[in-house]
Amino acid sequence: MNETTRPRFRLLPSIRVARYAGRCYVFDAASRIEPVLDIPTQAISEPLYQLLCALLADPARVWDREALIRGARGAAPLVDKLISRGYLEAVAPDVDAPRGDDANACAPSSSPLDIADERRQLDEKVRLHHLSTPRFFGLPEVTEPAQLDVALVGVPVSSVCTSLGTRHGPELVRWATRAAHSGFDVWRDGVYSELGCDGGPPRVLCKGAVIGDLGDLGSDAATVGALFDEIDRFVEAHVAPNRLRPLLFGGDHAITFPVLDAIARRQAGVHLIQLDAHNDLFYVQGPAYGHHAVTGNLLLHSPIAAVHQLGVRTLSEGRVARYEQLASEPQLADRFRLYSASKTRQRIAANSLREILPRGAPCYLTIDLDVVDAQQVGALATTPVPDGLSWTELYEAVDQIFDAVDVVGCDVVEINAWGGASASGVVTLALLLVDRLARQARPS
Ligand SMILES: [Mn+2]
Repeated sequence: MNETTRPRFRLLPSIRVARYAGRCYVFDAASRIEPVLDIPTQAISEPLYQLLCALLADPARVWDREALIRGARGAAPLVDKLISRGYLEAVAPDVDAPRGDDANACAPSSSPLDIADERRQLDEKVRLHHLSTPRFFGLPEVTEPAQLDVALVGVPVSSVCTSLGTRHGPELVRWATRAAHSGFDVWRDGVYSELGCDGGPPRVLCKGAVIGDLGDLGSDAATVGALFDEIDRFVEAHVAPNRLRPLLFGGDHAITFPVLDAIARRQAGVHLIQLDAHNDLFYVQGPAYGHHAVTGNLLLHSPIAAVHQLGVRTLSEGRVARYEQLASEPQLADRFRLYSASKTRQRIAANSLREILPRGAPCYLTIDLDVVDAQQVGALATTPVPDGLSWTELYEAVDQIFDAVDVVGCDVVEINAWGGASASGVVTLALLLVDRLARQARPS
């Protein structure tokens, strides 16, 4: 075979590699721009990682197969693997010019459009790509739970018709976090943020925090009982033995019951800190599995220590019977403490949330997105309510809570994926929660 006909290859420009939590991975750095033409994030062997590192040292270079095999110290199967997966793409014999990262952009061309050639190129490129499931921050499909600081989990379940959009909440957060940040970059470099800056330099969040996407819970559950069982098995298998601090994305608020109940049955004295526009305590008379009854159910049926509600603002409600019932039981009335949105805001501003929280106690934190003011959260929350916290007050509250108590797990619920609202606030919230949970798991 002569020089001009010998097949030659170059690395797809979006290929990147990373070491993460003891393993090597290949992933697609262009997934933000072209999420459909996607290289799934996957674990690779050390030799393949080394070969890709060598190729990435000169990413635009065009290679023939023999030179690649020499570069791989004779390991032809590795080279052929990269070719067969399309990570090394064949180039035309007359191509030599390096190609930048923006090679896929529509460069103006003086030659007439050759539709047949475009179709052939598309066919060649697209058939070698993959359609992958989005994961939080583009994380790998599998990470060893024992190595994780924080486990990210979706619970795409809604309990009532009004919250149906929350069934796609985890998916929305997966796309939004993946579009905003790569988990590998976050782990290696962190994310700088001016959250809470008070004359000092910005903070670097999440640097060195090993996070993993452990998938969804309850997506196939046909009954509430099956959902409870699945969540209980998850807590038994992952959270309890590894002392994992899970960060769950709902789903509507009803999911907090099985999660916290499973944790509280294994760990004594866990408090609930609830950031919410609604108290979810008194709205329902009698037992019900619904997002408006979650706190009442926990108080009555789960061995939690107490409930601390921040940001509540039921302005006038005629159904007082349930409230009077719960308040008339001294052992129950002692266990719920409500702080209105205005008192919560005052304490956030005065940096005094800690004074009303159980200092140092194990706490589960649940954040209903409607704690954020309706104007700011928009249709991203299932039931937006005016006069709530701003996003930045919410972040400030999260910091003060983590400063005061030991957060053993956390959820963000009522993420309405059907509202069409920006999820950027949730991305920031997720980074802040990951950072704080990881630092509690591994104090420096
Ligand atoms: Mn709620």
